[in-house]
Amino acid sequence: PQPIYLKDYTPPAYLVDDVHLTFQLSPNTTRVISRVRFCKNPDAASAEFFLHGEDLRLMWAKIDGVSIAPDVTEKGLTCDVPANAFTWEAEVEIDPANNTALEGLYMSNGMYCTQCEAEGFRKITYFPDRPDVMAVYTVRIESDLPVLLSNGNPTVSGAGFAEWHDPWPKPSYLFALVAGDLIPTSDQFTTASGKDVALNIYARKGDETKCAYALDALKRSMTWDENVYGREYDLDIFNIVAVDDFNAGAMENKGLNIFNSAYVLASPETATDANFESIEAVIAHEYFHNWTGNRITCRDWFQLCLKEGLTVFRDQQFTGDMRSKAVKRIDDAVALRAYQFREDNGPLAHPVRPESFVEINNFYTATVYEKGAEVIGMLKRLVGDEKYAEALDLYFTRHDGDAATIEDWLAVFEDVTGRDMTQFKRWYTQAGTPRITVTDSFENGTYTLKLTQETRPTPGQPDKKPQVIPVAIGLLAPDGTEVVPTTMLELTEDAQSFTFEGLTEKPVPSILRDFSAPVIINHDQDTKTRAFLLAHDTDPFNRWEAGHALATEVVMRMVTDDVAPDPAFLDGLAAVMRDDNLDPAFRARIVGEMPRQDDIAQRLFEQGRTPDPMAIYRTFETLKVQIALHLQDITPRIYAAMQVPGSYSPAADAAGKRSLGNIALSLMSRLDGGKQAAQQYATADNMTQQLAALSALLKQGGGADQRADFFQQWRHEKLVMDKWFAVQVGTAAPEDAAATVKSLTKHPLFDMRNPNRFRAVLGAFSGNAAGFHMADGSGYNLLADWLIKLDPVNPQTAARMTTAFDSWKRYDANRQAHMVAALQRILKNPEISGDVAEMITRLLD
Ligand code: HT7
Ligand code: ZN
Repeated sequence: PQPIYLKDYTPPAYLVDDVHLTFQLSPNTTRVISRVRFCKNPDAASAEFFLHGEDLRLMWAKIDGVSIAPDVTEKGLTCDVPANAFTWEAEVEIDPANNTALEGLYMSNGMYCTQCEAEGFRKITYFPDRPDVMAVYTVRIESDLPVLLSNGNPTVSGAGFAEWHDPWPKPSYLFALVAGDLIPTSDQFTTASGKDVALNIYARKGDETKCAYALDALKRSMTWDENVYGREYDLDIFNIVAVDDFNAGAMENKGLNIFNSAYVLASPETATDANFESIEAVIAHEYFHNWTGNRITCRDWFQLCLKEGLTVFRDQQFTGDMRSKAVKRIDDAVALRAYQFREDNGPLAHPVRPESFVEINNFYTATVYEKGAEVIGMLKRLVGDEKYAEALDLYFTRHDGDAATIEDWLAVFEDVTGRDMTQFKRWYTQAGTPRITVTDSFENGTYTLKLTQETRPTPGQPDKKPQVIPVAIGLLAPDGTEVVPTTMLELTEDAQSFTFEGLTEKPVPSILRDFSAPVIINHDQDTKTRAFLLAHDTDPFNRWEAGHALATEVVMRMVTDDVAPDPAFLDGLAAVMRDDNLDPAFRARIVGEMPRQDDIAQRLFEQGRTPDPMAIYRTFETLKVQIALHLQDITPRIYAAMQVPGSYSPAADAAGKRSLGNIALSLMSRLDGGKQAAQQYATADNMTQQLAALSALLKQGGGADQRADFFQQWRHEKLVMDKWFAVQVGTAAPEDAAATVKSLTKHPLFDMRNPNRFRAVLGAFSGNAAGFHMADGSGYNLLADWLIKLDPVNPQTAARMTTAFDSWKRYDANRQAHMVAALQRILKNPEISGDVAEMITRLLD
């Protein structure tokens, strides 16, 4: 397939006024009858009538009531149409039960559900399946199943049918239908203007006991969006459905959000603190899309970041408000560096707004989502909170009901602030992570900070231009007092100097406070300065950052010079661990958040060395034992102090204590042979404690009884079984990882058609860096074998998991050859999907 280009965008030839759909549901032979009012788009040059359609059996078609025989291809159909307005009618047959790709209408555990973003609606009926064609939908569902749902408000229903009407014009990707034997958990919300909204979360029987937390998160999201962005909900009903088989996290279909059950269902016994937090975030994210995505949608898929970047930014703000802002910022920066920086550094690098694609599903990436969110955060920093709020108000009024572009978005900021956004727009068009080098000097009471920026070439973009980078800084006196509070510097040139006058001694700079831009800072600071910042920085992010930089430096020296960990680092950790004035969650991030093995590999590569994944793994193992020994007098006290009495609460403070307690447990397990972990496993009354204990035991090579016990206890709970599969692969010693995967994929509960289960095993495998990168290539071959098997079943999930190979260029010739051979083997598969083919081609480029 040929790529499509942003520059080739043309408006749709025909627009749609309204759509009537009737679904006669049947597992293998569902009939979809459509009636669509089209009119010629006066803004379009072309008059060609083309409807997308894939894997459909056309039974008949009519225009204005007259039967026609369209020209049908694998991708859609064309036919002659009247000059202006006309009615298109058609009936197609589809096979939801055999739809394992989970795109379009498919079946999951006996229920029907849909996933239409990005281009799944064309697998349901013939239609102009593009986001700039927005229409009002009326839907009739005929089925004997008790719950029949679609978008909008319910109208009439009776024995074997239900009808829905969505008054808000929407693109086809937001269409949804669900039919099944489902149980609702219900509540009600009254909007600020007094409108009553019925809230329901639907789940399979037995799972209805696990919906309360998601429902509460939904109500909090609705209140937050009213308070912070002035956005109210706009239908009489808001439904959420939990589905076990789902390619992504969730989907924001208008009034009918469909969720991967992993992001809805939670009870203290079955879900970890991390699960509760991500449920809260994903519920909020999908709800916030109602305004940023649904009321204002994207003109075309190149503008995906318009809705995703902004909605991620909003959900990050929400989590910061619900929990700890500092901890959330650390978590977001960690995730950005792990996934987005890695993407920017490799063959898959692309701008936040890509310029071309073959398969849009391959662009639901960390760059579009997470870097897209960082770009919004930078805009807010640059224009200030007040102007940001004004700009957002203008965006909502000016573009409500539109399919908009990044140009529209930036124009709002230009109009509100009078600021020229031309240079800022490079954040959307230029791929790659800017690197800022910091040097400084001090003379006659004046401190000068010199910043230079550079972005390395990325595929298709050899030359980079300077970007507008908000660099938040603060200055500390050598005694730890802050002499210049947080100040925003705007770096716009390749190199710029900033001066600070009236200082008595050379200060210690704290650079990029609160991670004010998604950039890499090169700043030669010695161990002493980092330890100083870890102890004194007033900016919590940079305090954590100093600890993280110290840890990275220590690991790097251990790998390259084979030295013992620096005692200054170990003392710093002890001081943080002991500091009861610090939030436990924050302490947990500093003590437990080691640099990733992958990050160390990248750093070595950038220094011109060849990373050895096994050596890196062993270094971490040594370091963790050293930390455990150094902290052995403190950890039992911390462990005891972090036990939360009373019944389980998923709230941030209790979760923070458990997080620090479990870090203490994993350190203690390195020295006590798993005694404390076994004890915790035996007494745990919640999944956070139970899983942490099992993980600590398995990591020490023990835990066989607990592993079996865990299986017996939870074998009927799919989401808990995913944890059981994943923890075994994640904790396996590198030389055992492939064997563990092989044995687990033979387990009766392994089902590759379920994306959660597949990811639990094969996703965890690529996360076991040393196991995946075994020098004999066995890890690469194992993953390649499974991706070849998965591709014909579920190309989207297979394509996403090819990213495990994206760092192949950093390794030795032997590993590179094994990885390239594995990728070529996937590419040569005659049954390869377009999704996977595009990914492998880009990876090998
Ligand atoms: N907007 C949704 C994207 C999504 C998706 C994309 C491709 C394939 C399957 C998918 N399921 C959901 C999710 C979101 O960002 O909110
Ligand atoms: Zn989203």
